[in-house]
Formats: sequence, structure tokens, C-alpha cells
Amino acid sequence: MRESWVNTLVKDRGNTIVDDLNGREGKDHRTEESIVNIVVGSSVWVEDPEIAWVDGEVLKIDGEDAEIRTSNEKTVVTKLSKIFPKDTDSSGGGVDDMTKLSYLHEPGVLHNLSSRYGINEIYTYTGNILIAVNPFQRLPDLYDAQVMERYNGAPFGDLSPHVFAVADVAYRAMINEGKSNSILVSGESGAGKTETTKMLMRYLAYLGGRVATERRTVEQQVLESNPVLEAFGNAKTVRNNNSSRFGKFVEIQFDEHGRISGAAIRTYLLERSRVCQISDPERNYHCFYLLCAAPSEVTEKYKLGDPKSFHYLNQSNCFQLDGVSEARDYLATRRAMNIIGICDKEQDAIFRVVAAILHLGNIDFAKAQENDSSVLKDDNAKFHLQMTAELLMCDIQSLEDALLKRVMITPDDVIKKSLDPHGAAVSRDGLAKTIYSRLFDWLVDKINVSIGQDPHSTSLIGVLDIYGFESFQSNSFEQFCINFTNEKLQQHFNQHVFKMQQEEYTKEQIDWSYIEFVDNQDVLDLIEKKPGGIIALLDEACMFPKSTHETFAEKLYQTFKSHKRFIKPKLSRTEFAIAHYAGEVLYQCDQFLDKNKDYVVAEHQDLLSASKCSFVSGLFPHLPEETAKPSKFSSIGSRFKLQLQQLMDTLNSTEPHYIRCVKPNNLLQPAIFENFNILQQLRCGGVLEAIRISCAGYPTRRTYVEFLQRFGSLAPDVKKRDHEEKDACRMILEKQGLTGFQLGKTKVFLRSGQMAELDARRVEVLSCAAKTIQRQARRHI
Ligand code: AD9
Ligand code: MG
Repeated sequence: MRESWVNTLVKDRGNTIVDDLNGREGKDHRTEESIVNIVVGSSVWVEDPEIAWVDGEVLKIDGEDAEIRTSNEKTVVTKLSKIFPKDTDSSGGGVDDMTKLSYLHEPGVLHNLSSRYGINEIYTYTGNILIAVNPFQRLPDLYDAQVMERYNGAPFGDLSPHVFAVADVAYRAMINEGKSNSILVSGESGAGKTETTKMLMRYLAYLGGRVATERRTVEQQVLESNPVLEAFGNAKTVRNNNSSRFGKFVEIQFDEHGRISGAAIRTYLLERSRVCQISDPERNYHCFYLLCAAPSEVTEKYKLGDPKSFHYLNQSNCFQLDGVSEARDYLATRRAMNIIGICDKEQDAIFRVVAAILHLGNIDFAKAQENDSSVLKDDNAKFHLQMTAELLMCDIQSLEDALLKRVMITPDDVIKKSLDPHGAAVSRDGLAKTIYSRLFDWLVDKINVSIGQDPHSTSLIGVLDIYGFESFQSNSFEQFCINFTNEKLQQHFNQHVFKMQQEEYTKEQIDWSYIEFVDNQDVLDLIEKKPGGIIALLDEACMFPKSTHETFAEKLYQTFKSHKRFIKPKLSRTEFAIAHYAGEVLYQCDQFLDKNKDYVVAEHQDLLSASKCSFVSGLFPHLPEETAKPSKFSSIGSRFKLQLQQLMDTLNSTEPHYIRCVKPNNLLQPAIFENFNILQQLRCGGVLEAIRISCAGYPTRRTYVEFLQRFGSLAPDVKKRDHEEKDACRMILEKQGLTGFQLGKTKVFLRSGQMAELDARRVEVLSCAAKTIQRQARRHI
């Protein structure tokens, strides 16, 4: 489980080194003091190969080793430096904020989440960060109207942790300070980002909604954009039955009275390949199945039937989803489109295009008898060609030519080259992907135009629902872009967490000047630096006609030979690895060049821009001469980088709030909490990182009253005399010989390990007192 923690984010110029929360390569991951403070009888956490961490009691200490009896009845001998003190104070149900834990470390965090999850408390704060563990079941009354009312205006932290509380804080901050806010929701696929985002939007619509009039309201339109985008941008994957295959940033604009006055939706990188390639047991985008289940007058008009008869759907055996009625969802999608303001004519055109893509996928090719070129395979293929042409309202012969032939321009001539059956199928699939992605972009634009932007809005709340860090068996250009996004967001997160720490220290007027952290700028440079970063080198490779994925990989190997974050696998000539903040990912280069090229085959463009259907031709507008030139290469990677930079600029101008969604198991079942899996996610989501940053400073804070209650017994004389609370705390700490702590306006700030030290003394004092009482009792007898 201890894969690389990549970089040590925390540097320390103070007296105690807290290297990592988890330790690196055998180094002590705990401070000297806290190791000293584990004594025989201490309750501790120790690593366990099955459940990650198990609690136990120290039986014996022998030099650097400790013998522990664990609660799962094993006796373990391990290095003292590998065990953590267990908080014996917290109640069975855990604490609602991790910062209330006496010991802020990995097993403590995990145990707290697990205890809470066990009693259906799915939300927990870590300071201002909300951790949401997916319940995989509808929890009764968690999101209903009364709950919204309760959270409306309640001070943060007064009620149990909740998404509504985060939205409320963002809203109040916006109203009171007139500043834009953003809520960043992250987590791996199936962790609950989209559901969380919908709850946030519902709550913001509740706060900023107006009394409904006859017209559809802006907030209704904002909410109804979700089912439409989900129908066209979500699909069943192995990780999630309703997986968003695009990233989304929704900007909700408010007027000076705090009422929603407009919205804008930006989407990122729709997964195009899914349109024509799916593997069992996944599915294509929901809209295809919805349309096949539409009322019969619709399916007859488009000559649709069983989804099993379409190549783009029957590559997988999964057609239905448990508990989902496609027929009902078709009608719901159309209703949502009505609310958004997509008229009937446009809706018909949209679904006609969806039907056309299904027919297009069924056009099969065979080798022509006389040469290597190809022909339509059979009458079935001819039928689907005809249907596709009819639905797209384009000329049937032009469609056939666009699929089967390519025009080659040589210096001397213009020649028409026939494609072989494989080439024709690639051409067909390319066309399907292009049409679908243009359709999706059209929908997003339409939603934006319909809802409308408020040019006078001064403040907004942005909600980001974007793919989490991905590391699969095989990782391609998509994972590269996704992980690049996560590096960007991680940097933003680190800086924010760091800033928050500083703010708290400043508020308490304590010195924080020695805390520093090294961020992940080096990975970002590796990826996006211009010139010389991976994206720039990829663009260069794409522009050079002779490049192959091998030459591209070779160029990377040469350029980044000595880059700390770049790894060339020993035996490979086409793979490279990046040491991301969340772990190492191995990328396969073979499709990087193709996937980075953003072009529409000229024949496809000409065909569709000539469509008699204005909706279809509108998806393929004629490009101005300049950009149509082949020399004007357009790169997906560079465009994405730009989009991402714009997103970061927007985020940087807002006050951020973070929600980290966690997927408790891969079975998508309620009540199963898989420790290893969750730890990995806490790492990737930067939750442990945030804790690590706070460990570099003063991870434990106690108000003076709390501190005296707990440790007053260490210096009864100090307690008895009439000292100011602050002075009494200082005396207790000094009496114990502690240094480096700080006393703020209201709280004691302890360095990492100092709480353990005080606790160990307290245990000694208490057991001494117990022995004295026993002796006295015996004497009496
Ligand atoms: V992906 O990256 O788009 O593949 P998400 O968006 O993180 O993923 P999603 O929100 O779609 O996950 O949640 C997955 C499923 O978990 C949902 O379909 C619900 O069945 C379930 N879920 C998530 N959050 C909740 C919740 N708060 N209450 C109940 C939930 N069920
Ligand atoms: Mg989602």
C-alpha cells in the first residue's frame, strides 16, 4: 500500500521534521517525541495486511521494537516508528470534523470515517473540506425540504456536516462579501460527484429561487439541464451505471438580491470513442437506448427497433439498467428539453441525428472483387446507408463516397483513392464520433443561450464536477488529460489549504513563518511548459508528417532523461510514466498522435455542411479559408490546456470550497467499507495531503478550557491557583518540558507528537493516582 508519496510536500525549517504522514522508504513517519511517548499499555494503531490498520495494546517495548496485541487477536512485533497512538477519547460514532481528533494520522482518519459510515453519517469535515462517502442507497430524509430549511443560514459547523452546509457557506460568503465562490467536487468514478453536484444545485436554486411564475424560471432551467446532459453525456461503465463521460463547470449567476439571474455551463473533453466502441458490460450513451424505447410512432419514423440490432450498441451484452425505464426516461428527457427551451423541431432534429448515428454504425463494408477498395457489404448495409442519408438529409451517393473514398491532393493532381474495408470502417466511425461530439456541443451551447447569461451579475457560484485521477491497466491520451487536470486542481487545492492554515494562525496571532511546502509545479511544467513540455512535443510530432508514436516516445525519452517526474520503462519503446502527486501512471503512446489531432475529414465536412436539414448543416458550418488549411493544425491537447487555464483563472478569482467524494467499495453496494480502497482515494483526493500540510504546522488545537480539562491533572498546583487560562496552559506545557508550541488568542497550538507526549504523561499520572488509591484502600481494609 505504500506506493510512492511522490514528493515531500512539507519542508520544515523548525525543530521537528514531519516528513510524510505515511513515511517514506523506511524513514520514521512519526516524530521522535511521539515514538518516545508510546508506553506499555498504550492504545495504538498497527498496520494489518487485510484491513490496512488495526487497533491494539502495547504489551512490551524492547529497544526500537514493540509487541502489540491487536483487537483481531494477533500478536504483532513491529518497529515503534510504525505504530500510531490511538485516540481513546473519541466516542463510538466518531467526530464530525477530523481536526477534532487528538491524533491526526492516516489510521485515525480512516477509523473515523468508517465509524461514521457505519451509522449512515456519510459526511465528515476536515476543517472546511467536506468528505462525502457514497452510501449507495437513498438515505431517508437526508435531502428533503425540511433539511434545506434547517441549513438555510445556520452557521457552518452548527449542524451535522452536509453538502447543503457547504452550499450555504458559499452563498452567504457571496452575499456578504460580494465575492464569487466555487465548489469543487472531486473523487473517482462512481464516488458520487454528480449526485453531490445536483444536490448543491438544488440547494442553491432553493436559496436563490424566486416565486414560480407561469414562465419557466432560470433555476428550473439550470436544474433541468442535468437530465439532458446526462442523457447525452452519461453512460454505464464498469465503475458507475451513470458515469459522466465529460467534465462540467456550472456557473450560477446571482443578481444584487441574491436571486439566480443566469447560468453558464462549460464542459470538458467528452469521451468520443464510446460512440462507436464499447466493451461488455458497459453501454453507449444513454440517449441511444432511450430513443429505441421511445413511443412507436417515433421508432417507426426513424426505423429503429431493438437496440440489439445496432452495431454501436451490440458490441456489449448490456442493454438494460436495473431500475431504469428507458421509455420513461425518453419522455423525461423531452420534458427537460421543453423546460430548457429546446423547441419541438429542434428536439426532432436532435433525435433524428441520434438515429442516424445508429444506422451509420450498421453500414458494413466488404472487399471489392477487382481491387483493394471496398463496397457496401450487402443489402442490409445499403438499407442503413439509405436511412442514414435520409435522416441526415444528405445525398446518398455523396455519403457513400465520403465513407469509401478520400481525395488526395498531390503537387500534380487531385486523385480519388478508395479505402479498403478497414479504412472505410474507420472513416465511418470517425464520422459518427464527429457528428455526436458536435451534437453534444450544440446542446451545451443551446442550454447556455436558453438559460441566458446575466451581464449585470457581480457574483457567481461555480460548481465543478470533474473526473478524478485515473490509473488503469492501460492509460492513453484521455487519462493523460484527466490526470493533467487533477494536477492542476491539486496545486490549487494545496495552495488553498496552505492559505487556510495561514489564515487560522494569523487569526490566532501566532507565528507561522517557517511553514513552507513544495508544490507539484514540476509535474505541471513537465506536461504543459511551452516550449518543451509533453503537450508541446506532442503537437510538434503531430505536425511532422513522418512522426510515429515510436519517434514521439523517443523524443520524450531524450528530452526528459533526467526529469525527476518522468520515467522511461526499461523494456518499452512506446510507453512512458509520470510520477503524479497521486502515484505513478504508465501511459501507452500508440494513440496519442491520432487522438491529439482535431480535424474533421474534409469529405465529411463537405457532405454534412451541404445537408438540407439546417440543424445538421448548422453543426458543420463552413470554416473560413484560413483555418481550413491543413497546415493550420489544431490540437486537442493544447485546446484542453487552454480551457483548463481558463478554468483555473476563474477558480482563482473565487473563494473555493472543496467536497471530496469517496467510493467505499467497487461493488457499488451499501454498507461495505473497503479500507485500502478508501485510503488510496483519500491520498489521490489530497485529503491526506491537506492533513500533512497541517502537520507541518500545528496539527492539534485545543481551546484553553478543553486543554485544561484534559491535562489539568498534570499540574494540580497550577490548576488550583488562580491563573489566567492561557498562563495555566503555558505553565503545564513548560512543566512538561515541551517547546515549540504556540499559544494563540483562544487556543493552544501543539506540534505534531506533543499531544501524544502529554497523553502518555497523563496515563502515567492517572495510573500512579489509581495505585495510590488502591494502596490507601488496602490499608483501610
Ligand atoms: V463518474 O466520475 O461521473 O463515473 P460520479 O459522478 O462521481 O461518477 P455519481 O454521482 O454518478 O458518481 O454516483 C454514482 C451512484 O452512486 C449514483 O448513481 C447513485 O446510485 C449513488 N450515489 C451517489 N451519491 C449518492 C447519495 N448522496 N445518496 C444516494 C448516491 N446514492
Ligand atoms: Mg458523474
